[in-house]
Amino acid sequence: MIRDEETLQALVDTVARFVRERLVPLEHQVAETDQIPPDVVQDMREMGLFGLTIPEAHGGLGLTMEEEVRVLLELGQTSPAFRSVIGTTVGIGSQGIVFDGTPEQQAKWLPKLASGEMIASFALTEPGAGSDAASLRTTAIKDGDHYVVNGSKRYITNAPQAGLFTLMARTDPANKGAGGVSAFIVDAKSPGISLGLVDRKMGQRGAHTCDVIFENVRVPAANLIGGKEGQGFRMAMRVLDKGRIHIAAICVGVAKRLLRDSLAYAAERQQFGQAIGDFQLVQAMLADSQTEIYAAECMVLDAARRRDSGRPVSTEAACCKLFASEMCGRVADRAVQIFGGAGYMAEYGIERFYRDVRLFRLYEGTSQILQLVIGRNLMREQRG
Ligand code: COS
Repeated sequence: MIRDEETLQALVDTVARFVRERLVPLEHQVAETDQIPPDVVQDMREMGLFGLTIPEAHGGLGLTMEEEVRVLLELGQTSPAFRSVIGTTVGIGSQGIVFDGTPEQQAKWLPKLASGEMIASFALTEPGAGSDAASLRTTAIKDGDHYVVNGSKRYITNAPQAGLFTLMARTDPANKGAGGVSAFIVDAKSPGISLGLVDRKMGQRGAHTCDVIFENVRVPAANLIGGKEGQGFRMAMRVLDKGRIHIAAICVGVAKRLLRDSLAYAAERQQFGQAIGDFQLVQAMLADSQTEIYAAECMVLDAARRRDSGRPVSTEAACCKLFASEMCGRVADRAVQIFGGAGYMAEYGIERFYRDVRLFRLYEGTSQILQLVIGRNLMREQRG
């Protein structure tokens, strides 16, 4: 759903210009230094990017899913590390509070997130609980008007910068399944929280992940999201449904960028006395990439509209992320192929994208988990 096309288009154009003029020239530097320059983060704050999905009443732009997707299709057209600066605050780190937070929780935390004063991270994954998220072992045991949290979270994006964690922990140790899990807002400065070393990753340098260790961390009971125990896993799944559409839109954006770079190179690079793009075997690769990008873009926009209309999107979100992330991997692979030897060399940046996009098939649900979600939903519908 688009509320006002003109206002949205102005935002989309601003983001597109920011990507082209400000971010693309910094891609190499960010990969070399593993840091996003602080003035870029400040520009993002001023553009309101941290508040894209936070309701207007709490200082954000309150974009609908379709509007968010339109922005992400532009923001995706550069190194994914730039998206990551705002990604967890706009996405999985904040949306549990937006969906289920009490009015007091929303009023206390959302304005700080919307302004970019505070970064939110989503703490679900653990050393022993990745795809099988419901088996998480971190505990939050009630003690008067607090919960005492113990456990470890793994590969938590933006944890080194986070001001708050949306934490999933087991409040009912006797219930080993999803129903024993609750969600909390945890102030990252709480005593007892420590961070592991920043992980060394295959790609996406500039985006940081690390372990987060909770040792007898006292979290006020007022920070139990929604004020009700046992709702945390279902909330996390709803957050991930939305997050999967978000990631799929980013995949389409990155793939568009890679196709654009491939086309420019194919038009310019001469072999056998002509531009390589005039060879049909190269055109076949370009055509396959264009076809798949178009399909993924249509899927993402459709799923976003479906979500905006209030219909369930668990299946569609999984389909979008499965197809768009796998598509993005194929487009990146073809880009390396079209660039040939240059595609393998660091200075052209194509090999960097090839490594960066590998993560899309893993986080917020591996391709195999998404297949499982789609298959199970289909069978459930079939059986009624
Ligand atoms: N929306 C709302 N509720 C949902 C839901 C969704 N999309 N998906 C599951 N639930 C609910 C179920 O309805 C069930 O509720 P009831 O107990 O009331 O019936 C509960 O959550 C447990 O669901 P389920 O039985 O399907 O859980 P499983 O442990 O079998 O599996 C999967 C769930 C594998 C789908 C889940 O663990 C998953 O998505 N794993 C991947 C996690 C992930 O993406 N990690 C990335 C971390 S963030 S980078």
